[in-house]
Amino acid sequence: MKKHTTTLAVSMIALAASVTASQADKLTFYCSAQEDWCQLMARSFEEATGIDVNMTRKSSGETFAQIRAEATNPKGDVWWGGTGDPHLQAAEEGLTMEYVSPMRDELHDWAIAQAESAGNRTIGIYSGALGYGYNTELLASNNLPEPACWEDLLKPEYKGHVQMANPNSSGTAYTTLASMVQIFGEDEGFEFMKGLHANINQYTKSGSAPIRAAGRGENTIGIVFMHDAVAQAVAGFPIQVVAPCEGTGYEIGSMSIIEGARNEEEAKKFYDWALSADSQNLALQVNAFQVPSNKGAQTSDKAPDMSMIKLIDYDFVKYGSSDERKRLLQKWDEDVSTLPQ
Ligand code: S7P
Repeated sequence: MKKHTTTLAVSMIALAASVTASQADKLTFYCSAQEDWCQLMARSFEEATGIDVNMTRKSSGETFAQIRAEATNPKGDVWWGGTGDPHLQAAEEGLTMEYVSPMRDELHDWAIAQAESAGNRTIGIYSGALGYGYNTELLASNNLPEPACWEDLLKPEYKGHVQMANPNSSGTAYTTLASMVQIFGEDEGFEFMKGLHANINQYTKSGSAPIRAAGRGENTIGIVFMHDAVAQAVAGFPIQVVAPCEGTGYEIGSMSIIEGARNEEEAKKFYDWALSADSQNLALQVNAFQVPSNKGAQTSDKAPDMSMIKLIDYDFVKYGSSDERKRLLQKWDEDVSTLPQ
């Protein structure tokens, strides 16, 4: 009897240890970059560390909304990728935790500035400029002129030919809205969005969907990050990439650890690993043409050359603040999205 009791106790301890080990060796990873890059990051981190990764890919605004909805019972550990504005909003709302990585010295100043403006609750992992791309064959077959500026997209002949994402779900589209407000001023920026609305054939959920549709010949012009348009051209589709003549906004794609993460140590391991040059170089395997934040990582020679693009001085602090992001989205919902087309 005593022997059985001892055996049972030993088995229970072993079971508890294995449960603890398996609980400790996993990571719930929310990803807002392109799907194939998210998959590659998840599998590569598993291979490098033996930690099991459960990855979910959603657009930036959607992931932000999910993290906020789960705030009292967090399910995610780390949020990697997606535009910086919702990461900054999450930081301000205390949804993400402070962490200063030992890898920080390897990063460009713009990536560190993103962290400093958010009390170290987020950090820059890549950057990329906003623009648009068009399907050259569809443009020609519809006898449409080649657009070169933002204002060109308001021309009546483009009616039904322009696609962008919904700024509530998509970081790309929120960057578009915030960029127009910064380029033209708030009143003119909203007039621009209203004029654009008249030409929009569909607001998609995902930011890069409009240019993927253009690549497939299902849409003519897609407002996206220029690197997403380059990816379609490199894949062999007839896509011309445009850096709009008035100048344009850009993103600092970001990463944050979720406040109350169940697997905080694993989240920190992922965070440090994801800032290394080697893991940032994985982007090259999946035609992700953003500019990496690690100074030692490689930027593809096909990536849009940021130094040749007329970039505005995008105010990340203002447009990533909770009040401003909510205000602009509400104004877009009420004043733009409800207009007839
Ligand atoms: O496709 C890559 C990319 O453009 O997607 C991210 C984007 O925010 C996620 O998609 P949504 O626009 O749907 O939120 C960018 O950070 C990234 O460069």
